Amino acid sequence: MSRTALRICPLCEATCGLTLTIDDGRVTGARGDRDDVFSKGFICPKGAAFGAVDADPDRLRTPLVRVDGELREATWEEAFDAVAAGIRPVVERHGPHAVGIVLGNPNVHTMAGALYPPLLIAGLGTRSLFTASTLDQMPKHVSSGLLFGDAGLIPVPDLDRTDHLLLIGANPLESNGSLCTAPDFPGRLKALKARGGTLTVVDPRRTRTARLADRHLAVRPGTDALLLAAMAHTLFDEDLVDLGTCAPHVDGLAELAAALRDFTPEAVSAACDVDAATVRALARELAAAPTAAVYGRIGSCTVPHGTLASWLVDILNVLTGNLDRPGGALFPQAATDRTPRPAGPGHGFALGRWHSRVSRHPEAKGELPMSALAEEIDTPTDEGEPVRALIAVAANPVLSAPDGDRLDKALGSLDFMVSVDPYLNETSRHADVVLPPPPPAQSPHHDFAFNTLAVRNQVRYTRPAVPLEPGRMAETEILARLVLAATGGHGADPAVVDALAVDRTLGRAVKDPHSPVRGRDPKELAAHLTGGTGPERRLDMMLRLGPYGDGFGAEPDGLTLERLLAHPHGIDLGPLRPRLPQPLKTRSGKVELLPDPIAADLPRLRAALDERPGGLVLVGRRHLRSNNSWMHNVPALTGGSNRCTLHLHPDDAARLGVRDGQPVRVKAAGGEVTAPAEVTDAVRPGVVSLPHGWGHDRPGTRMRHAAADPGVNVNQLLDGSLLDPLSGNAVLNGVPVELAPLGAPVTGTAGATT
Ligand SMILES: Nc1nc2c(c(=O)[nH]1)N[C@H]1C(S)=C(S)[C@@H](COP(=O)(O)OP(=O)(O)OC[C@H]3O[C@@H](n4cnc5c(=O)[nH]c(N)nc54)[C@H](O)[C@@H]3O)O[C@H]1N2
Ligand SMILES: Nc1nc2c(c(=O)[nH]1)N[C@H]1C(S)=C(S)[C@@H](COP(=O)(O)OP(=O)(O)OC[C@H]3O[C@@H](n4cnc5c(=O)[nH]c(N)nc54)[C@H](O)[C@@H]3O)O[C@H]1N2
Ligand code: SF4
Ligand SMILES: [Mo]
Repeated sequence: MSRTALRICPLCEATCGLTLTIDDGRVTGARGDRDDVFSKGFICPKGAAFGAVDADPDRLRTPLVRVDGELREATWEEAFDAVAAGIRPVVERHGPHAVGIVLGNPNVHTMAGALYPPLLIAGLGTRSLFTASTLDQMPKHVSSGLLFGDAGLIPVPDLDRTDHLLLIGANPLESNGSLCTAPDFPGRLKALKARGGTLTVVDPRRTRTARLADRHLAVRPGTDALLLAAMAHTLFDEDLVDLGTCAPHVDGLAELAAALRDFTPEAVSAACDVDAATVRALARELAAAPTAAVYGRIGSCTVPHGTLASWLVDILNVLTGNLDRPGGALFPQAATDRTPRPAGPGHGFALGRWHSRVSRHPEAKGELPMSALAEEIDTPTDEGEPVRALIAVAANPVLSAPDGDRLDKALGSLDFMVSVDPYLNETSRHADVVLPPPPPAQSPHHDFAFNTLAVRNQVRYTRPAVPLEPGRMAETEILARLVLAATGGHGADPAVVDALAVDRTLGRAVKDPHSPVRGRDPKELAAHLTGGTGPERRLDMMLRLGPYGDGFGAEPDGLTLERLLAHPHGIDLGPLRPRLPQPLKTRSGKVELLPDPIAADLPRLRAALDERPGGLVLVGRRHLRSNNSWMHNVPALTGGSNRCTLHLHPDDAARLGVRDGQPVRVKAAGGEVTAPAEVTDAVRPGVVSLPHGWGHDRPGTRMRHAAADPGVNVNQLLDGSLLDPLSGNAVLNGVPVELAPLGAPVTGTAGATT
């Protein structure tokens, strides 16, 4: 029998509503849900392949436990027994920091990943926390923490109303957007142009997004912070600063102007390879637009000055009066945000409260750099314990993080490792226990993370589209049991984990003078919660305590889970609205324009004014039909232009004697890989590009389709030593490389002949 079911797509940050066709419990089709309040029917090729992603025959069906060196199918009970037996002795003998936690990207795409890892981290008390954030957006968290006092408070470009969008190092036509949740990002860009707005794209590659732009600037990789600093300089220099409604809420304007004095358009021009007149024009256009938004993504974060570039993105929004105004960059207000408190000074944001053991990297947001994971395992020091046991949830750092070969060896040396992962892949093959979550059609979905980054306030929830297959365990239950097994509660009812979370949250809420439930009895409140499962009751609690909530009766028309379930296509909560100063949590209660750690990092940027990299540099790229390291196993999404090739400019190809299709050796500090050349003028001269997430040729994995066309691991070129010092974010773009056609000597010096 055929039926349909709704499912929010978890495959990228756009969070489109899908209508799935289900035949005999299997997803046989997916189309965009035209009634979805946010995505209105949009779907991309990945969403359309939801059924194939869901039904991939290589997905693990049962837990695996290592016996006599080999991973064997096991029962859930055996698997959790093995987890408890593997982790507890390490904690007891070596302390909690000897247990590392690695959280990968898909955690922000599951309810389980939002609700349980915080309990795991707190329950274990480990400081050895590594996540995909330090391969991605940590610079943005740090700049938001410093500017606004809250690392989670990230302004989002008001795509649907802005008159001018300046995109830095982002390619939403392939990625569908990031730190800016917008179903049909491409359509929204076209609508911007159709209403007379302008789009400027800064990217060393002429991407599909760049081809839509009114102006495309092929900047030299890694130099955006200089470019943006010179734009800010120009705004001061030409008296174009107009803070607008932000004026009463900012602090440090004069100090900021002084700090940027050296960054003139002329001074940055050679390093950025952008002429001074263009820098000035960019600044003037931004100031002259009725409304404008500056937005930076991967290309602005995964570079040596990632935090400074991220900070400057918002500095430009502030200086042009565009922060917190419609058409500019605003702070979303999600339905599960905490009850807003009145404006006033907060605790501020601290960096470096502790340091990594080996290279003494400062923590940021409670995390250590993913680039340091291998050394934290394989390098003993006089002080502190190496990581001896690892809990990896939805993470594939062997392919995603620098120097996969070293990490591969390090993982193999651990006393114990558990992976929560649907696949036996480059990372999970090292685990002693693999706990496979069910395919996405069998999981409920709510976007805790992405609703705080969405271009429109809205709330949606979808229950599992098909029931759990026999033998499957919900990922929420897997993680609840993992929390128990790792923290000494092995064998207890996993429902106690949710009950504990509810007790804690309600216990705090009733003591909060600004909460709608202040003074009430937490037990009485808990008894009001609805929902069929622990995670649903937690969602109900968060909705009811949140900014649109019913406050457990205080606002009878407010949101509850029941009300949300009555709106299967979601509830629209309106366009983004100005919120300042309420969400600020800096010590001053203002937007602190020149925080000390930023000021202290500016000399490093000043030194970059004189850098003139002569050789080739590497940047990444994404493909619409791919997603990081785990979607190369779906035949419907592979092939065609979705290949692991080395893009290089015809001039560089000619100079190096490389022909299209020829294998090329690429060499850098961390190692060497060989990939076929794809000669294209879509990259600027001096820049080559390889996508990440490839290299599926390691033994002991079970991803048969991916292994047939494995590609190479670009991150093998990195040795993990290049970081943005403030955030600990890996430098993945603008990395110096040398290359040569196979069989020829390797060289990377521009202008050299071979
Ligand atoms: N050179 C280079 N490297 C990069 C990047 C780059 O641009 N260039 N990008 C970086 C970025 S932005 C990121 S976010 C990281 C991503 O890095 P990772 O998070 O390590 O990688 P992913 O491939 O997203 O997926 C991680 C794992 O999640 C598993 N998984 C998929 N779905 C689920 C699920 O529902 N539940 C569970 N438990 N597991 C699931 C997959 O099988 C996979 O093993 O890579 C980074 N690495
Ligand atoms: N199809 C698909 N969608 C995805 C993903 C995927 O793997 N595939 N991954 C998801 C994830 S985890 C994330 S974080 C997002 C990322 O979302 P985006 O940031 O939009 O994705 P990218 O395609 O990596 O775009 C980064 C761009 O920066 C450019 N760039 C590189 N170096 C520099 C530089 O120094 N300066 C400037 N100005 N530009 C530079 C690159 O050429 C590239 O075009 O995408 C998400 N969506
Ligand atoms: S754009 Fe993203 S969320 Fe929408 S269908 Fe495609 S993969 Fe799914
Ligand atoms: Mo990411």
